[in-house]
Amino acid sequence: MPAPTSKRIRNTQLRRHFIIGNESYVLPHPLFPDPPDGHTKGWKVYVRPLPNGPDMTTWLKKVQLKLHHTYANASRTIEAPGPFEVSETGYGEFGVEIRLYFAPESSEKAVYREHYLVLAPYGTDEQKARQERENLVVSERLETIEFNEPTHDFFKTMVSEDQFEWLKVLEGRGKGRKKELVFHGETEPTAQLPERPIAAVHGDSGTGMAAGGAWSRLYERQVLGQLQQSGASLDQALEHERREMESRRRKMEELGMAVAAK
Ligand code: SLL
Repeated sequence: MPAPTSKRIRNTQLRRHFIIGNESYVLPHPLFPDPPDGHTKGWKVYVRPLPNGPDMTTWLKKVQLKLHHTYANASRTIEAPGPFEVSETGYGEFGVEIRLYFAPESSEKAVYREHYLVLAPYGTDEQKARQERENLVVSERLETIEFNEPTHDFFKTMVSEDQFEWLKVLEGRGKGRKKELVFHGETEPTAQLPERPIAAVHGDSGTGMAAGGAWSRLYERQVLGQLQQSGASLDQALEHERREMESRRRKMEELGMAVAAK
């Protein structure tokens, strides 16, 4: 029998955003020494976390990237902690088949994505000119993964604060002080609800809890306050009904006695 903690949590959904994409360079390029004859481009295809987001390896444990069959060892597997990327050289574009494997406690099957490599400059004339000037073409998209009714064990890891430790650096503060993890950005990321509603783009830590900016501790307190008020007036109404019932019961009793006495 499965452990009770691996039961799924009803009506709950977890969501994570991440990036799938590629970068490409015209050869020769110092990042790709000694390419095979006929190879004109050096490129890298990747699955990456959002810059300020929670640690991807909480949910993503393995990525399999399947390249065009013209490549030796077309199937490349990368285990966590990654980086989940493959660097190669070649001459043509093709669709990379990507399979994402999840943390075992999630009990989720692997999912499939595809990324069509973009090796040539694209966009407006201005954008193309810049890509040529910098010898860098980047093609990325924002991906979303949703976990429906997650298991308790998986949920626990997905709302834990350690997921943001990868954004911190180990520092000793002051003389002889113990080293601790310190965040150097503007707003320290967290899996918790924000104090006040915040803009969706910055607010979505990827847990889905802060997403959209509508939910905050403030709003939570307001909703709780309303619920408490409703609860109190419901109690009052119940008490009133209880008294009414009691007085009706007494009246019936009196009537009964009156009838019996006749
Ligand atoms: C094209 N339909 O012709 C595509 C095929 C093939 C990609 C792209 C070389 C691999 C190797 C390579 O770039 N293959 O020689 O190892 O555009």
